[in-house]
Amino acid sequence: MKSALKASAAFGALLMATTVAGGAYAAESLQDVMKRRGLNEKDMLAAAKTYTPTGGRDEFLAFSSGGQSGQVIVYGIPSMRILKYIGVFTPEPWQGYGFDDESKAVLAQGNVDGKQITWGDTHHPAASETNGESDGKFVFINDKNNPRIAVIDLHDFETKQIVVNPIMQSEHGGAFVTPNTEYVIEASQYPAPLGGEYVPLEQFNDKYRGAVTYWKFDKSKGRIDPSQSFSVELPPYTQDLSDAGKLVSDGWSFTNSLCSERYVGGIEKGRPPYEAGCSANDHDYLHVVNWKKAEEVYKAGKVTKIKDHPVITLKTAIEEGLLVLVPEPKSPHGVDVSPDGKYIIVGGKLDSNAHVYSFEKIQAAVAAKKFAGKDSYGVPIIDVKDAIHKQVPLGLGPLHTQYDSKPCVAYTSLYVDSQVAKYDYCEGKVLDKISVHYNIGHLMTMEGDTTKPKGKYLVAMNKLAIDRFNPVGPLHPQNHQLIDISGDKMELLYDMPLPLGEPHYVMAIAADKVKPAIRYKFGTNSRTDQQSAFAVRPGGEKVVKNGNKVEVYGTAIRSHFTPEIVEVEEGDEVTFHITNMERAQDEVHGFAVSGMDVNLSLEPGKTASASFKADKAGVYPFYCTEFCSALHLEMEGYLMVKPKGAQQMAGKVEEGVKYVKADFDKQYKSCIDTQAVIDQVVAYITSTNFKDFPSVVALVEDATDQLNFAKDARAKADEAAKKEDWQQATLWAGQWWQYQVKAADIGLRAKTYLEQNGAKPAK
Ligand code: K7E
Ligand code: CUA
Repeated sequence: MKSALKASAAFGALLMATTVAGGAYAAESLQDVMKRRGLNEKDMLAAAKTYTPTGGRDEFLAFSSGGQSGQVIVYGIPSMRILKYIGVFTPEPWQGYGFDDESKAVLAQGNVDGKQITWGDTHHPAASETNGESDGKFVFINDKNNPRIAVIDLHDFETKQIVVNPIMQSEHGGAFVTPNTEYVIEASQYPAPLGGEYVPLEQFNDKYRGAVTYWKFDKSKGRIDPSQSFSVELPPYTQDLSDAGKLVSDGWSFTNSLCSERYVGGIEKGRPPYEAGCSANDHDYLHVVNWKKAEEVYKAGKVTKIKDHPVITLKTAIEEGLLVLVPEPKSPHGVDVSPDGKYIIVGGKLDSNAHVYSFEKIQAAVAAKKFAGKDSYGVPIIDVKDAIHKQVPLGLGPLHTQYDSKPCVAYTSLYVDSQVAKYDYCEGKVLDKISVHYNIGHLMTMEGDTTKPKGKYLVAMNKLAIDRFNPVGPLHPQNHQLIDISGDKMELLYDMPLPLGEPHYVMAIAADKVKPAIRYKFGTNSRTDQQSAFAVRPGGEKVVKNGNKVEVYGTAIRSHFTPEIVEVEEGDEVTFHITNMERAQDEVHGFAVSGMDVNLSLEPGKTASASFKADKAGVYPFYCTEFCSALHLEMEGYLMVKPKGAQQMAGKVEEGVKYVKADFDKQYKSCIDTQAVIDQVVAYITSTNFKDFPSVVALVEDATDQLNFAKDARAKADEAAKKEDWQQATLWAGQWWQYQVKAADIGLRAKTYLEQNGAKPAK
């Protein structure tokens, strides 16, 4: 057993290495490096503001829409390091999302009229709020193309639920939350008959409609409750974005629109295209909805059911006075309520002003029923004079607005000018402008859409990157630019290429509010957050055959699956349910079977299932897809798919190596030697105040598990040795040693941590 000796020596070296500290400084000076790389002092300052040394954490977590990738991208600010892609509307194999049974069930909730949809066009992530502030618990995101909303739980950063809007054919004004996450708002985009039936375009004005849906969110369950959700019917004005009122305007929501001309294109018939017909008028309409009143009307049952979904009709909405319109600049985009809830800022893509509306004025007009007229559906229109606070001339193509921690300071993106404008929206004064690269869509400040923006940083989400990065073919990455907004002048700090989809909105939460778990409770189905019915503990593994259904209840732990050899028959429907027994941080196992299109991501404590049909006889290796330990490559097994009617495997397995007593003795001795090393490490750890370090306590728990497994394996080795079965005895002694190595590895990690973090002698 040469390998055992080799490893034993490596072990000693590892132990020694932990006591060698420090290293040489680079020979180059800072000046040398600046010269060599052509950096000036401003660059160095920007670098110092974003550079995050190893082990350092970010102050904010950004959640970016993944655009057409149907995912959410998580990155840190100010380092702009990407931390995770969360599979939402699209399968994501690394996380097993769409490849295990549990997540397939989540994706299936997003089927539209029974049709599986494997992508989404995500635009607007929203963070759950308590009293108007981000609470770091949930993220919601919309799918513009197939009107859907998804719920991500920040306990584990997994998608838990997808709801399909029952009455819309497309949407854009989602996801926006009310200040206590009572509702997640979703507004339609392209008008269509509500409920999805066919109606010729000739009847557009009469039969096509927009709508805004208020999805009830149940905070304690962490799920949207469709049975408590309702919609308000709107005119066919191509509703766009939304925002919820806050503080003084709590209880109201705002949805802008474009193409209130209700133009129906037809370029193929020689008619001018949509873009001409939809930008003819000088203004469109901001929809102002009293959602608290709408909620009362819904609860009073004054609704019409469309596809079983309660809808407050336009007629009822007008009668109840819960909907009014306010003219807004030509082809507007973006509607953002100020942190104090007093102002609503709308950008007009074809108007160079930001329109700052006063909620107080709007409310006064509503109370006095002071209307300039009605639209052709009878919805009252407030005169723009009676609603506007200021028009601020910003530049070309104003789109989205975010707020600073400083009072009255806002930032609006200028798409055409490729700039960010900073201005005082109370006084209507431009304060600063900065160029970005290029053609900015959304922008985002830290918690800038809540009642308590944190200031500090702004991210410009640029649609075009053009020449900013190394070319990677005609499809360029997006360019997210980090801007320092702590001073009077905005300063560009960093360009981050985003190589996934076309992100639209991004929102950021203070990192200390987000407290994800490091492991699941034993046997958790992470998609339901419930104990999985398929979880088993070590020793309880089994294979259950029922007709042509074969269910494998297995476990995974460094570095083996139980069971390892699974025999089924051609045509069987096979499911592997695997529970990861690990408790240690970051000890994830994967599970993939050759040719079966399944991959599991088994985080510590998780149970996940892979189902497939074994439709062709053959030998199918399965293995762990995460490099989980030194013997990761040995974390393997075989699915034997026998031809129909084939005999059971006959006789004993012929092994490649035959072991004799000398092999056993050698292996046994190396186990005893290793135990001495482990005892030293344990003695060191227990001599310190290790209990004051939670991450060390977790490591110690894990090492203790491994040592218990080691004890079991040793007992098996001893038993086989008693029977002089040197084959079994040597192999079990080898397994004993494997567990020891894992325990020692963890122990050394704990020891290093204690040494580097100032552990003191135990009292
Ligand atoms: Cu402006 Cu969908 Cu918010 Cu894109 S939207 S930019
Ligand atoms: Cu488990 Cu690799």
